[in-house]
Amino acid sequence: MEENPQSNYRSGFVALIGKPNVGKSTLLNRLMGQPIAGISAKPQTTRRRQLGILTSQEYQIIFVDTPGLTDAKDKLARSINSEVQFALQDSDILLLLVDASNPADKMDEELLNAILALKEQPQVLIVFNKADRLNRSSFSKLTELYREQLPAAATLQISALDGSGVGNMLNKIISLLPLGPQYYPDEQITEDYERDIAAEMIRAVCMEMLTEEIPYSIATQVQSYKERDNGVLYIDATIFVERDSQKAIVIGRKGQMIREIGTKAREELERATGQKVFLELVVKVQKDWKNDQAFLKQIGLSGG
Ligand SMILES: Nc1nc2c(ncn2[C@@H]2O[C@H](COP(=O)(O)OP(=O)(O)OP(=O)(O)O)[C@@H](O)[C@H]2O)c(=O)[nH]1
Ligand SMILES: [Mg+2]
Repeated sequence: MEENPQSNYRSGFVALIGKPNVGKSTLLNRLMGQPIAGISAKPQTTRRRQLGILTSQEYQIIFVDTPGLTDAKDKLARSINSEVQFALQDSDILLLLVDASNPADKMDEELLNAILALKEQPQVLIVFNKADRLNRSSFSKLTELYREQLPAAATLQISALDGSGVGNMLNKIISLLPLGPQYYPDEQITEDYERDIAAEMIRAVCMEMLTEEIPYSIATQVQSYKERDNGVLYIDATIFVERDSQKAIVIGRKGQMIREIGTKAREELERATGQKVFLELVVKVQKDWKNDQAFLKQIGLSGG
């Protein structure tokens, strides 16, 4: 054993699974110590798988952030649900995030059933998130449901928002990691290009600031992402909507809304990159894009 210093190295894929809005992407960003996933207060913010790669001398954990399952029926929804299935089947450990601030609902049961239906039962860690807002009256029933359905799984309480319990959770994950190689180089923290991360962050800001159906009608794409000699990052991005009427709303009266979106997105991008950012946004109509296979592919969603 002594001859091979790599022999004790541990590595594995850890999927973040949970219903929409439970805090998966918030947890990913917390674990990575920097924002790489878009977050918003509205459900269905994440639309595709996103990796967060945490590397040390002893281990490499590849966290896989997933979208929350959806009931919608369009091609986008099919792509979203197949991302979840893929993550369920293809990981060493499942972090099943459960909302501790609310009672269980139909979505909790659907996800439980999806896990129980897997041919090979993975190691599951049940992570009660939003413990900072724990609902005392419904929590014992919630824990009972999960203990009953997944008796072998360990349970933990965390707050992805304030970070409490997250270090403890990480230690637990490390202890469960199988022996394995380092899959990615030390410096790689994700598989996405910076421009794709930027596009997701801009979309999350749109989701946060717009209302009704519009957050779900938005797609974003970064057309150009360039750092100039002056150290400033120049980002040109397009916000796509489904209909003409939505375009007017995203732009707003006298351009008020798009300016606010631009300011907020620029601030988040500056925080994420540590650089000064110059952000240019345009709004375009892409009719019925959620069913447009070619367009879904173009923006990095397979369309399943
Ligand atoms: N109070 C509290 N809020 C949280 C916590 N974790 C996440 N949130 C909030 O929950 C909302 C949703 O967070 P996200 O991280 O986008 O949730 P998600 O599970 O990735 O959602 P989808 O991508 O839509 O599936 C945001 O407003 C977060 O700030 C937590 O521990 N406590
Ligand atoms: Mg998310």
